[in-house]
Amino acid sequence: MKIMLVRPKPHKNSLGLADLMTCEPIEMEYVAALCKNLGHDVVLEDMILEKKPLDVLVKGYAPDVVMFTSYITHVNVIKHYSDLVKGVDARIVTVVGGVHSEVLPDDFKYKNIDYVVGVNGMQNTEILLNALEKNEKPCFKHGEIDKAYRPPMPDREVTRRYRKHYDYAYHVPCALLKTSYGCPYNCKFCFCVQITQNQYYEKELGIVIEELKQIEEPNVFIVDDNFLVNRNRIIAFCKLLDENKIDKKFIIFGRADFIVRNPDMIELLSQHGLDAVFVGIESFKQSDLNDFNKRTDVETGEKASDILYKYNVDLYAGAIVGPDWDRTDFRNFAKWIRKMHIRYVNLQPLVPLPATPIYDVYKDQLLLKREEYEKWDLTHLAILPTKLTPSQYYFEIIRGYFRTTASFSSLRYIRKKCGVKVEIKCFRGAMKMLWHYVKMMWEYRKVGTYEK
Ligand code: B12
Ligand code: SF4
Repeated sequence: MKIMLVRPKPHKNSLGLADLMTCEPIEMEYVAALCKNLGHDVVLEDMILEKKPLDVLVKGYAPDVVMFTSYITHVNVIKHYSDLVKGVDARIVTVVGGVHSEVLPDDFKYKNIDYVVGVNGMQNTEILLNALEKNEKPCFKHGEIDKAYRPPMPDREVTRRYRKHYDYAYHVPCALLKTSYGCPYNCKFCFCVQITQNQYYEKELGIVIEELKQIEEPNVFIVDDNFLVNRNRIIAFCKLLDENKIDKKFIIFGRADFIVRNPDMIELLSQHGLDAVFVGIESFKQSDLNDFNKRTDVETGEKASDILYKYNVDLYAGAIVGPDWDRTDFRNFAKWIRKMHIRYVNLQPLVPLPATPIYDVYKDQLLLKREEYEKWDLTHLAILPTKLTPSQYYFEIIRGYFRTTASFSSLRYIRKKCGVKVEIKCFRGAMKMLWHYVKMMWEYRKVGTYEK
């Protein structure tokens, strides 16, 4: 069969981050490998980079099956895409997979979507394609995640024509790699652990190294929800990098408490190319960390920043701005970030993503409708702030960025580390983000605070 894989372009009302970073669609490279191994012809259309509309591409390739990958912000985009596909030829089978559909498959119930593969998406795709060939009804493997499943190596050839565009913020060019699934913690706002049904499991390091050997890019963004879990695994990983003479720069996600408990692991990783760690420091208020069930404290975040600074590893901070923050909180937060030498912070309002434990806590005070999927982009306010109006709140977020990530000292640092070209790219991306925030300020100009 002829299969077209589609990575959606973010909706015009979402902040898709594409101006700042366009990561390789590694999820679709896995699906491509699976389909090719089953003997099908595959093309991948990355709609973030494609200039032609999807229906034109579908007419050109005439696929039997079109498959989409999904984040929450893509739900309406994918429904629209499925209309376009069926408009070209109603016999084409449309399929949705990907993280959002794995957790909330019903969001994709729609007249022009034929199948949602859901949990165990890779195995179910195999079941589906075999059934379609035999004209039978597929019998999907839903319920519990099959942790024993070994996915094929991602097929990086399918993205060959786009690869030069793939990067991650300051890391240009950049490839993606996944070495483990989930996280042993269970923060209340975290969607990632819903994807793995609150389980953590690892890929064999031998396979990880084989994958790394196929990567040509000098920078590798390891997209594990939490790479810093297991000391022995980190030691073995570094040993294998040496043995295989792999010399790359790595960006990872990790927790502050692991860094503080294991500074020697940061030293070791920094000797093996660790460039930056994305740490969810979330807040400078202990009460926020407790409410999120973060199971760590503010001081630990500060100590982690010292350790990363000592070993010349950048700390990218993820922060969650609480609905009760006022102007003083925003100012104190920025001071706290600067004190820790943090050059990059992602300021995200608290967004109770559907299916997370905090969704139920806030479901009666939501500012966003559930079906306004494109606005669940972790920048739109989903909950009404209690001390500032939404417009004032957005203004404080913008100001927060200028006090931290977009400050002169941060920009100077980026220029020194990555060069003027990267600085200009990031500056342009930041300006587009600024415009997105200004639009949101305007959109919510008439909305008051929760208490009012
Ligand atoms: C890296 C990353 C990004 C990268 C892009 C990565 C990429 N691959 O394109 C960047 C930084 C650009 C990004 C941006 C955003 N992201 Co993001 N991102 C991630 C992260 C950390 C890893 C994703 C990844 O690449 N995983 C590796 C692949 C191999 O795993 P996978 O996606 O699970 O795919 C497997 C299966 O799901 C399945 N599968 C996937 N797709 C399909 C399709 C078919 C047809 C089939 C059969 C199977 C299948 O097969 C794959 C192989 O096993 C996840 C966290 C997570 N745990 O998923 C968040 C995550 C996916 N992002 C999220 C969000 C919200 C966003 C943004 C909307 C907002 C934001 N500010 O972050 C934007 C939107 C970008 C856009 N283009 O529209 C949320 C999604 C929540 C949801 N309910 O949908 C997550 C879960 C994080 C979170 N905060 O909860 N993101
Ligand atoms: S530590 Fe990070 S990945 Fe793990 S549950 Fe908390 S937010 Fe999610």
